[in-house]
Amino acid sequence: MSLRDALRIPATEITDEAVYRDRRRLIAALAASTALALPGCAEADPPAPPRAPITPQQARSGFRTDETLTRIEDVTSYNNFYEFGTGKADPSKARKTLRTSPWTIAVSGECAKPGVLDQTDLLKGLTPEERVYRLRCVEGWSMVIPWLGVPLAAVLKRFQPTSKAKYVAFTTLADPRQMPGLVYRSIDWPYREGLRIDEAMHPLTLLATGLYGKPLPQQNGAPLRLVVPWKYGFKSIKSIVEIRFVEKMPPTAWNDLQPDEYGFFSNVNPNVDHPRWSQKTERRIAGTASKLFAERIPTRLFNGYAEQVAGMYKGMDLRKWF
Ligand SMILES: Nc1nc2c(c(=O)[nH]1)N[C@H]1C(S)=C(S)[C@@H](COP(=O)(O)O)O[C@H]1N2
Ligand SMILES: [Mo]
Repeated sequence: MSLRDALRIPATEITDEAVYRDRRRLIAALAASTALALPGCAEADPPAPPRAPITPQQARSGFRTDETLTRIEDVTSYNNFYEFGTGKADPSKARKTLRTSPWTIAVSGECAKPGVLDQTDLLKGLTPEERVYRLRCVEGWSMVIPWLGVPLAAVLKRFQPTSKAKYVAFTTLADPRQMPGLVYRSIDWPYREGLRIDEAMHPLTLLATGLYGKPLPQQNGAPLRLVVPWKYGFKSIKSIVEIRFVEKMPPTAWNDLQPDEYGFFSNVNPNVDHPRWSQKTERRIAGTASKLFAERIPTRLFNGYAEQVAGMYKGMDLRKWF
């Protein structure tokens, strides 16, 4: 498109909601539509850092995808973290009150070596690796995020779970002085999640410590959060303070709230609709500066990780165990 054409675009067309909300987007959109670089303009997107090509092994394991990354601006400003409020912009606006260091995690239950550890001791000797995962929220949007983290299995094994450890339960911090959203009873705090032990030990399950090569921002669940890429986003619990090995399926926050809408497993499944909306498609937060949402794309069984995880659910009726 020529500059002259670009200037003829009516304002109503370029100031759609996403652009209107974010001045950076408007400027970047104009730059893109006029194919003009904005030299020295601090508002333009910085060039993407070069990324190592994906090895066949990484692709086979599901550890990385070459899909377009969601921009860091969107990953860190469009969030669900109800402890900071229910609006998507609330967590990034209110994040500063969350103190992420020092941070201790209490590990207990069916294991030989329970303990209360500082985050640095919990991760000692483990080097965070990059994983580029799709994240599919149950609400029908998705992102592609380059996480940093360690396999959850590597951390859990240190506590030597016993044969009675059939499930792992996780709890988020619930401190009203640090989390302004706790005054609203949107959820029966603290936020709790759980995994079956084989899911917790699966190589795709990540204990994330960062994203885009940097420490995790508070709004994304600093200092430590789960990332379980084949399950709806709410299973990926943020700002974890407690891990328990348990024998029975543990209660979880969203399941407690609406058991017919949010199952314990919550594997991404386009064939099982949410009672109030279809799960067949999703809107990818796509990595373009001009528009927050791209066109709808089909949602994939297990969020595209069926090859890696379907075996864990063999013989299970995924409609019953949604
Ligand atoms: N403690 C806690 N963890 C949480 C949530 C939350 O509200 N509180 N929201 C969940 C939901 S619904 C999603 S989609 C993801 C969003 O993660 P992101 O903001 O890093 O993209 O976090 C999940 N983990
Ligand atoms: Mo979500």
